[in-house]
Amino acid sequence: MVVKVYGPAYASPKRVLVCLIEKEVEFETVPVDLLKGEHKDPEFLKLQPFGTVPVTQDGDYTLYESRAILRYYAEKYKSQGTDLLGKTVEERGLVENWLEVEAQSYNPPIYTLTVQIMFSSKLGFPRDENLIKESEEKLAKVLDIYEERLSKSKYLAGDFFSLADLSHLPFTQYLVDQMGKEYMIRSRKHVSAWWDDISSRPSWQKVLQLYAAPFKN
Ligand SMILES: N[C@@H](CCC(=O)N[C@@H](CS)C(=O)NCC(=O)O)C(=O)O
Repeated sequence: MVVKVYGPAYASPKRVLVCLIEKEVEFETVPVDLLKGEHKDPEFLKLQPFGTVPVTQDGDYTLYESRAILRYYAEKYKSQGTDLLGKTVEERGLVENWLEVEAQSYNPPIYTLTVQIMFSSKLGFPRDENLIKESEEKLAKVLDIYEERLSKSKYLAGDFFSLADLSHLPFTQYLVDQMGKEYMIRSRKHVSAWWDDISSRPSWQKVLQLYAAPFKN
């Protein structure tokens, strides 16, 4: 059964795409145009009642919430492709630890920056410069903690690439490219080396090549 992934142009679905490529799972994509409001169409809301992408469908099995989808496919296909969960319970604990850091501490400020800097004009509201400044400061503090962590291990959960690293790829790519804030990464030696490593993975390069961002800023 080929897995269907809804919304491939956007960042959160790209988490799922890169995971499926790493796991060597076959998939197809279904476009959803957020700028046209297709995520609020009644048919789409039957799949994802909160009206966000991604959604996956595997036969008649439907999931949403990108990190839940990552965990599901990484577990279901544990023995094929890249192991993204760690080999021991302790490694798995650290993967979960840093996946939660991404969700709870890294994503909120970087998501606000994305909406404010990249999407505000497209969605028809003015940029809030105070919110941008505040979000950048919050993100900088999180990156300082990452710098310390990555001075001790090559990747966030240890010396192995995992879901915890992978989950950072789409929004950090926006930060570096479309948002023009690469300095936030480059001013931190270990974060910078980590970013070069994870963003040059063939799986991520393939996602970037196949599924362009919804527009160029
Ligand atoms: N917690 C959700 C958030 C997904 C999310 O924020 N998706 C964005 C695109 S990257 C979206 O659909 N935004 C439309 C909206 O919030 O109305 C997940 O991780 O799947």
